[in-house]
Amino acid sequence: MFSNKENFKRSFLEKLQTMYAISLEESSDSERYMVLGSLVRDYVSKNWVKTNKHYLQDGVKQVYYFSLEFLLGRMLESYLINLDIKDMCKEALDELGIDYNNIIGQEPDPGLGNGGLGRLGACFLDSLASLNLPGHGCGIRYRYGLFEQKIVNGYQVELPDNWLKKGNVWEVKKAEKAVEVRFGGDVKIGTVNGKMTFIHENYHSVMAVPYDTPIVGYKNNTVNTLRLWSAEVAQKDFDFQAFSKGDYLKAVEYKYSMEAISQVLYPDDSYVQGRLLRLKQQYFFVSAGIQSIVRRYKKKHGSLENFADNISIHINDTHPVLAIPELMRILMDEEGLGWDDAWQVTTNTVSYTNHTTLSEALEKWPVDMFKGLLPRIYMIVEEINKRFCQEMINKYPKHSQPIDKVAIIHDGHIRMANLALVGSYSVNGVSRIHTELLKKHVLGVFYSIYPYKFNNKTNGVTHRRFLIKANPKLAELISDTIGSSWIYHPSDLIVLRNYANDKSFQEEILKIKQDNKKKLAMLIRRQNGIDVDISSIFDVHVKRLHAYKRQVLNVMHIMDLYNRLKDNPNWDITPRTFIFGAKAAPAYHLAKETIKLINSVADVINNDKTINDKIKVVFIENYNVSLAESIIPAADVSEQISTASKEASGTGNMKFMMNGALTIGTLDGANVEIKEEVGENNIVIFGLNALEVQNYYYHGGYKAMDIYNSDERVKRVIDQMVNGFLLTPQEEFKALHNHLLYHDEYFVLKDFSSYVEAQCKVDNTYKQREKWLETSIINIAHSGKFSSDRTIGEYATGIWKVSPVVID
Ligand code: 26V
Repeated sequence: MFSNKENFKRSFLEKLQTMYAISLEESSDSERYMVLGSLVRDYVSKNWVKTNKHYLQDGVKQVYYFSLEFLLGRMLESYLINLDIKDMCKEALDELGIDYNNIIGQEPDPGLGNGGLGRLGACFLDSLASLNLPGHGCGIRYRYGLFEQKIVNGYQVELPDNWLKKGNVWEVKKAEKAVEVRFGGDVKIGTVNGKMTFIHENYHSVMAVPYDTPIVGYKNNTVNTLRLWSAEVAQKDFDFQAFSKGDYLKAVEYKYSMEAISQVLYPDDSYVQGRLLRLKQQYFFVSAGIQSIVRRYKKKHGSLENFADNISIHINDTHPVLAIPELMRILMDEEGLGWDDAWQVTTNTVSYTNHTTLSEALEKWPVDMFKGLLPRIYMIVEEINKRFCQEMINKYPKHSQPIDKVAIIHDGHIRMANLALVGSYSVNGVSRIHTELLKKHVLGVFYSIYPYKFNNKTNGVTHRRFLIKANPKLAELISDTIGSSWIYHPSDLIVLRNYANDKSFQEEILKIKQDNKKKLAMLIRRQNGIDVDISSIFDVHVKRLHAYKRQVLNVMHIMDLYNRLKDNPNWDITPRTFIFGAKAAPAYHLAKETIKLINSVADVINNDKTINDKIKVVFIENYNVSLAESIIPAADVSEQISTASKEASGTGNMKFMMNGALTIGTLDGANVEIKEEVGENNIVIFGLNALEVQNYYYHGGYKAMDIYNSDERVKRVIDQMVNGFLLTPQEEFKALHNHLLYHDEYFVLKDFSSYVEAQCKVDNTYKQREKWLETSIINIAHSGKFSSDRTIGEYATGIWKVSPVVID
């Protein structure tokens, strides 16, 4: 069907007829999207079957990447690119009189993740498939993804993201592969032939039904699987449990309460609230995933022998850490292994990535809640804890090892990171500085116990989505200039360094950037009704809203710029457009206040004719993967200004550099390594470093008020938040104002002057056009290191020990 245009056109029209019984003229764009989607899915299915067959061969080790979040973004165009049929489809659709971009735009953007952690999972799936590696995703099929954000009168309003409304062409429901997951009840301990048995009774059960999505590798025939689980209670089950006894309402209630498990993604990404439903979600998908892996393994091997040699289970943060006690449970209670053998298998199978050092984001669950929901799992966790603590006492009898720090159960809570460390064979951080901080501080005691478990895997992003798909003109220019080997070997981008000073290449780069800016300007015109000047610097700050990411620092700089422009209307700054995009967790008040602040500042500045449009401020609502793909290629400046030591890695920083933006940032996360790659002249670094920040935390000595009192500009800006300047009620920003003055835990005021200076440097560099373009090209040339292909290559050899399987 995709062999040539004519075949494709014929298949398209036929499918339209079989699916909707209508003619081309009568069909809507949405129907046309569904038709193209199902053609692509049919086309992929052949290689999907073939890939699975190959993977059943002996000696093929499989990796399962467990994650509560996969922030995929739209899939259609990615499939077309990876299958190498995009141009053909585009032309054929054109000949049918169908606008390709309209069709692509019909796809809902599946927002099954919060931010970096979920997007990393999606990039990893793309790299696994593209590197021919047998690696699959395991997660939850949320009925509602991350909320849709509307900005109403400057405030964030959350609406449900009903992404499945029109159905999902990519998924295949595998009803016959459903498994049962059990909650609550009690455990009866007995003995059979001298062996202890654990019988789970009086539990509530829910069926986990898998929906599989194909993950297509780049032009290589590999089709891996993303398996997302949905919680379903079959009619017969709920009839049986209560309805038959006459309590109809209770039966329906039961069905709804169990199905709630896969209804919605939790929208916080940095604050743990210890909600029961979240714990249910975690156990639900982990139990389903492990049961299905074990079942498949037994089907192929007959027994569970050599399990750890053939299976790797990777846990994305601690969210899936119950994989450890769940695998223990299955091995012991269902497969009859003894504790030591089960522990050996488990700890050789599971590996763990830590994604945060923020203490408020380290998961812990109250023992009572945990025990009630997962009685058998709790017994296993208790036993793991008991044995581990005893081992520590035996191993370090003289040193009073701070058991309090490493114990899994402590102070009435179960600490998930501790469980992950004890029960896995590898723990990695996501950038060099992050890993060092884990070793020195956050997990320092564990590092002294298990130094061999610790390793670093600096994050990466898929260049296929964030360069080839998002910026096709740039990708084409690169291939025309240095050949296309970089597509398979992103480190080959380094050859572009030879063109950094090439005038005609620079002009081409500039032209592409201007085109991308023009497109973004049109989007801003459409969505915000604001006209922006494409010759101004597009200065972009897009990511989740969080105090540590310091959107407020950016806003304070904008307010200061405005003040200075008002004082001196002839000030010769390069015009700038400040672009923001960020969702705030619905209960995170300071973050929501920051959104209102950005919009209030925008109102004042954008409506002030006296500054001659020298600065504009735009907040683009509902930032998501699709918007990222439009915004990032149009950026001149990439804002990566977190408080040093707080951002584990960041991945937006990588996407921007890959598209030729100049980073203004702190020495935090992967910025450190970006600086190392491009050199200090091609990135603008400012602010406290991680050590200085740590020192203030340990020894004190910083008072924001001192800066407020000594820096006129700071005082003016801070006062403007509460003195009516922003045309809002004076209490509007009171909490933010107080936070900055009295609890400036993220050193916003401390870093202010250094940031302003850095921004001045950005302005000066932009004025030197050739130097700017050179820097831009150098950033692209060095972005190869930050392809997730490099990262996944390192996971494959360093952690999982899996090798490529070529599908012919
Ligand atoms: C935590 C929680 C806790 C409460 C409920 C919901 C929820 C959801 C997600 C998280 C994870 C927080 C950790 C996280 O997102 N880390 C980010 O991981 C990126 C990929 O490694 C990294 O680039 C970012 O720097 C890091 O903040």
